[in-house]
Amino acid sequence: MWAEAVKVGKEQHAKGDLKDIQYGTAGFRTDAKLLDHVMYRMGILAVLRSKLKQAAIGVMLTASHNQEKDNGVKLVDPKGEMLEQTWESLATTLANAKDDELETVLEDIVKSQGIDLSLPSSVFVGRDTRQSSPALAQAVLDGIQSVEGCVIDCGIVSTPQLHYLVVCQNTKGEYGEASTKGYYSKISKAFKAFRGNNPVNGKYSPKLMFDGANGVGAQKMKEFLTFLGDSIQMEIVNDGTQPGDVLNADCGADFVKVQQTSPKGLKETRGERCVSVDGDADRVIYFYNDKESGQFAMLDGDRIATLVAEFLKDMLDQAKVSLNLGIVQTAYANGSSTNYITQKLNVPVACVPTGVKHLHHKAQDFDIGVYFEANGHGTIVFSDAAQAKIRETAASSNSIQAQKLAHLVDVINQTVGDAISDMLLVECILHAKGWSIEDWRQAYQDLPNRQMKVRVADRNVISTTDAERKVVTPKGLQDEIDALVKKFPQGRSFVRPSGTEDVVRVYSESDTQDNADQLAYEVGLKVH
Ligand code: 16G
Ligand code: ZN
Repeated sequence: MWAEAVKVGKEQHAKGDLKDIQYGTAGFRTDAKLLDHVMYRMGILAVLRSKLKQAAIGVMLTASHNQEKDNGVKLVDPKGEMLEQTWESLATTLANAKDDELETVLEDIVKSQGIDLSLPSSVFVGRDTRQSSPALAQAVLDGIQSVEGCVIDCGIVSTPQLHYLVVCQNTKGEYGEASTKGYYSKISKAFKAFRGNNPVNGKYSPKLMFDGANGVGAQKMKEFLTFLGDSIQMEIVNDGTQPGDVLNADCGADFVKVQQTSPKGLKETRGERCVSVDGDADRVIYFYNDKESGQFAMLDGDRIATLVAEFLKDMLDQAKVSLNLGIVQTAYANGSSTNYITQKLNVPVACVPTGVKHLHHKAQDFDIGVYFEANGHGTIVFSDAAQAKIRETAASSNSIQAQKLAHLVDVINQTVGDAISDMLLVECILHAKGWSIEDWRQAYQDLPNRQMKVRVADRNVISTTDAERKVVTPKGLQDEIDALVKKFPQGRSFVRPSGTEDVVRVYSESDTQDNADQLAYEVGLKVH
C-alpha cells in the first residue's frame, strides 16, 4: 500500500533535516521553503480523512495575511469546519516524521482511526496567488496520487470558496452547485433579489472602493462583478496586476486593522466607503476617510456583527418569526461593542478563544449564531430548523421581511467567514436602512485600543484561561496586568501566545489612544 508513497516521499518531497512544525490555529504556516514535504504528506492525510469520513475533504494552500514569502496549508472537514482537533495532532506527527518513518506513521494513523483503505476518497485542493503556491500544490497532488486518491484541483480560489465547494459536494448540491460559477450565481441572485431594482436608497450609494490586498480577493471580486452587474459600482485597487504589487504589503484587511490606517492606493480618498479583504479573502474590514477632516475611521468585525445582529433581530420581530439569536466574540472585541450588544440590543453574547473553529462551534448553540473576530473574520450560521422556519414563513405569509430574510440567508456563506459574501451582506443591510457609512458608525464609539507583538524566548510559557482573558502562567503575571489596568480609565488588557507566529500578543484599550498605547507598552514590558 505505502510503497509508492514512501518512494515519492523520499525521492521528491523529502523532509531531510528540516525543522519540525506544528498544526496551529490556521493549519501549518511558515516560510514557503520549509513546506514541500508538509504539503505532500497533507495530500496523503486528506485522502485518509476522506476515506474515514466517506466525504470530500478540502486542502487549502494559503498563508492568509502573512507576507508573500510564507505559505501554509489547512484541511477542511466535510461540513466546511476546520479539521477536528485529534487530527490536528495526527497532522503534526505525520508532518514531522522522519523520511524513514513515513510508513510506520501512516500505518499507525490507519490503525488508530480504523480507516478502511479500500474505500474511495475525494480531495478538493485550492490555493491562493502566492508565487510558491503552484509548486506546493503540486506536492499536495503528488501526495494524493501516491495513494491513488481522487483529486479535484480547484486552482486559485479564496479560502471561503474552497469551503463552499466542499460543503456543496458533501450535501449533494443542496447548499448550492459545487463550482465557482455556482457560488457566484447563488450569492449574486440572492443579493439582487434582496435589494430590488434600485441600487440607491436614502443616503446609501452603491459605490465603493475595494482593496484586494494584491491577492485572490481582487481576482475573485472581478469575477463576481460580472454576475453582480450594475447592482453595485466598485473600483478595485491593489489587484496584484501592477508592477511592484506585493501580496499584503501595505494593504489588505490585516494591515488596515492593525495599523489603523488606510491601505496604499486609498490614502487620499475622502468620504468614500472603502473595504479591505485579506490575502485569502476570508476577512473584511470597512473604513473611510472623513469628508471634511480626512480623518480615518474603521468599521471592523465587531461593527459588522452588531449591524447584522440588530438587523436580523428587527426583521425576525417584524416577520413574527421566533428564533434565538446570539453573538460570539473573542477577547479582541472592543469593549464598547460588547456593551452595545448586551445593553442596547439585548442579545446574548458569548466569548471564546481566538480561532475560527471556536467561534463557529459556539455559534451553533443558537438558532442563528452571528460570529465575528474583531479582525473581520466571521459569518452567520443558521440551524436547519431556523432556515426551514424562515423559508416556510416567507412562502406561506405575505411578510416581506420573511422573504427578505430568506434572500439574506443565501447571500451569506455559512460554511466559513467570507470577505466578499460578508461585504455583500453589509451592503444589503446599509441599502435596506438607507445608511451611509457614517450612519453605521454612529451606533457606538469604539474604545481606543492597541495591539502589540512581543518577541520572547518561548511564547508557550504563557498559558491562559477564561477565553484568553486571564493569564494562568507564569504565576503573578495576571496580578501585574490587573494592577496596570487599574491605573487607566476604562482600561482592559490581555496577553496571549500567538497561534500563527512566534510572538506573544498584547491587547489593550482605554479612554484615549495615548492611554491605550501606554497600557499596551507597560503590559508588554511585564511579558519580556
Ligand atoms: C488564524 C485564525 C484566525 C485568528 C488568527 C489569530 C482560522 C482559520 N484563522 O489566522 O481566526 O484570528 O489565527 O492569529 O482559525 P494569532 O493566534 O497569531 O493571533
Ligand atoms: Zn485569511
